[in-house]
Amino acid sequence: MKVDQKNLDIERIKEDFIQLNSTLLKSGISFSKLQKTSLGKSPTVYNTVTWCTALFIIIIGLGYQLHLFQQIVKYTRGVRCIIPNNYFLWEGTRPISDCQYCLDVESPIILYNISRNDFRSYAYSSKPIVVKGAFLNWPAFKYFNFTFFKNLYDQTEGGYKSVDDECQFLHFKSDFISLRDVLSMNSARINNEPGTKSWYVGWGNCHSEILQRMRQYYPKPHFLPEDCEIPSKEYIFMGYDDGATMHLDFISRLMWQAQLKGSKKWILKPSPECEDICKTITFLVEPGDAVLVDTRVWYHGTSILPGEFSLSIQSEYG
Ligand SMILES: O=C(O)CCC(=O)C(=O)O
Ligand SMILES: [Fe+2]
Repeated sequence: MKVDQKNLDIERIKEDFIQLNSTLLKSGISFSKLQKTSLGKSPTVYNTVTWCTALFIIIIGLGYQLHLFQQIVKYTRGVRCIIPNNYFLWEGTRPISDCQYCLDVESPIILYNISRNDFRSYAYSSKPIVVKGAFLNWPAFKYFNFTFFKNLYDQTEGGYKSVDDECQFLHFKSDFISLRDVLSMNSARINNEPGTKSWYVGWGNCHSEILQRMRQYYPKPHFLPEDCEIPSKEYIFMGYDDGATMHLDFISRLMWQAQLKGSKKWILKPSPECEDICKTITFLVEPGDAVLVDTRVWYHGTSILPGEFSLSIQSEYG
């Protein structure tokens, strides 16, 4: 019934239009003039404009869909995601916590000289832990620095590309867009000299050759359970001052981090549903320390003590 009514209206408009045309033709207007007036432009121009508009809409539409698709792939691949820009997405999709992880936590658990056996009861806890001086004897403690990573990436085919394509680059507040940018900055900026822009970045290593060469400088942390799994991807964080912006990690396991250079301040904030019963805590980790935080439930941000260069490596375990 509705369709019939619609058809009727269209027929009526057509008839009115034909009527108007013949009245105008009768009054002496030429056909080509009439055509131009009714279309606003000549038919060829009109068709070209229509096609260009259609093409433009198709291209924009495809581009947008491709972007959406890339975002979906990124999230569903389970890539470690730092969330400052996607706070609402993460807040809307993460499970609500029962706040056990932060209840009565006022500072991290501090451990000294802990053996694997003694660490067993802490190994899968969501309470923050610092193991003091755990990595002081790692060769990485001595040899890892900016130049080590620059040489490693410059010399490994596909190293930079692997970070761009799969491993993840985190620029935080700095103006770099890729690891290649970071590792090719001038020496004044590398050293954070006055007059240069301060920087702090992080990136994942999932290139097998790079990972293998890095791992020649450190073993699996001695206190972690023998049977715990460490994925084939490790992160490096380095730079000065502001550190990592407050975020949650979209990962499936716990994490350990080795602070190899500089002293880093961590700020841990409970998730919103626990804010009334748990506290925000801050603590300092020093060179050689291990830090273990459940970064899936604790909002976390870092800053580096003024004038110090911080370098840490980090991995998931579980
Ligand atoms: O070390 C940092 O500055 C940030 C580390 C981080 O976000 C993490 O371990 O998840
Ligand atoms: Fe994180």
